[in-house]
Amino acid sequence: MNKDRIIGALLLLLIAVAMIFLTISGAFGKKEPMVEEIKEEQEDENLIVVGFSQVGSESIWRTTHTRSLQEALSKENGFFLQYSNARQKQENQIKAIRGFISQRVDYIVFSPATEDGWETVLTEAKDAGIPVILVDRKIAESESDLYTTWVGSDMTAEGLRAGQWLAYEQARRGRAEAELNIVVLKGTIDSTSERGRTAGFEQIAKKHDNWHILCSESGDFTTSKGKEVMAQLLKRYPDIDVVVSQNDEMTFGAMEAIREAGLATGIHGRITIISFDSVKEALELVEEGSINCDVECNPLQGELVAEVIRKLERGEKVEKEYFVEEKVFTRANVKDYLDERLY
Ligand code: GYE
Repeated sequence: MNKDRIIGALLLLLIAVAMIFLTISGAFGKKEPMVEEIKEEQEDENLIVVGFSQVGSESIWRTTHTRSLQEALSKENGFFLQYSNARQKQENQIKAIRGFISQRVDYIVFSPATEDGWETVLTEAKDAGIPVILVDRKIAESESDLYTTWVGSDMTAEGLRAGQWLAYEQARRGRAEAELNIVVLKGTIDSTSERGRTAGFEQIAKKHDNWHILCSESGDFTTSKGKEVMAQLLKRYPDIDVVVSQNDEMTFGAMEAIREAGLATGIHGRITIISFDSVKEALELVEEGSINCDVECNPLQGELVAEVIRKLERGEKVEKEYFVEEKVFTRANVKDYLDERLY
């Protein structure tokens, strides 16, 4: 072995040792706090302990919603937040809530995947004396005594706004009487956002005999499913005029399928697109003209949740519902809002 080779081998050995060291120290650095540490923090600082069960991370709307709650319910603001992501599964949410009950958290905050099936676990929370605050989605009306309050959007109003915009737009184009073939991409079936948006839009559609809802199918609030469902619908119905897509992610997928079928949307083609959520990426497409209308759903609910908890802490009475504010975006107004949109 010559001298160069030995030096090379030594160098390689040195790099390998350094990498092992960095990996080990990195892994220790990232370690989750242990139960004991958590307890100490709570006791020391008198923080309000909140267990938050989020439905998943299926959309930009959802990840923004999570961040909004994490920021508002921070240690600096006097909270200790236990966050759990249910990855779209109700059984995971039930497990998380049971965990929060056994830890005796001060409050349970959660966004229910669908509206039904919460009676047992929420009765357990009630019996343990832990107030439950719903965010974004709701549970069945008949079980409203199982939660203290709800913070979110009026989903039926959002559906109504979508229908009202379409009626207005048809009239503006002088096409109020024209036959209109509509398909609806629904979100997660039986979630409050799906039920409300569907009901609101149908209320307006019913008033127009010339509007035909050809098909309503779920794309589960995801881009991949939205694309898959849209591709099938395009094969089944060659003459679609309007796509009502219940969130921006499904809209992105649907638009891909439409493009791949050689068709154009918005002001560039025959298919009118109505979307929901209004994340920045979608608003850019509104400005560019390929989405006609985006009905806003406001995910910034953290501050309101923190405020409600503070009220409860002071023993004040709270409302049963708190609504966030929302708009409708079209090419006519979107420019004024694009810069300030952070998500
Ligand atoms: O529109 C969608 C999501 O429930 C309002 O859930 C929420 C919906 C939102 O993931 O993007």
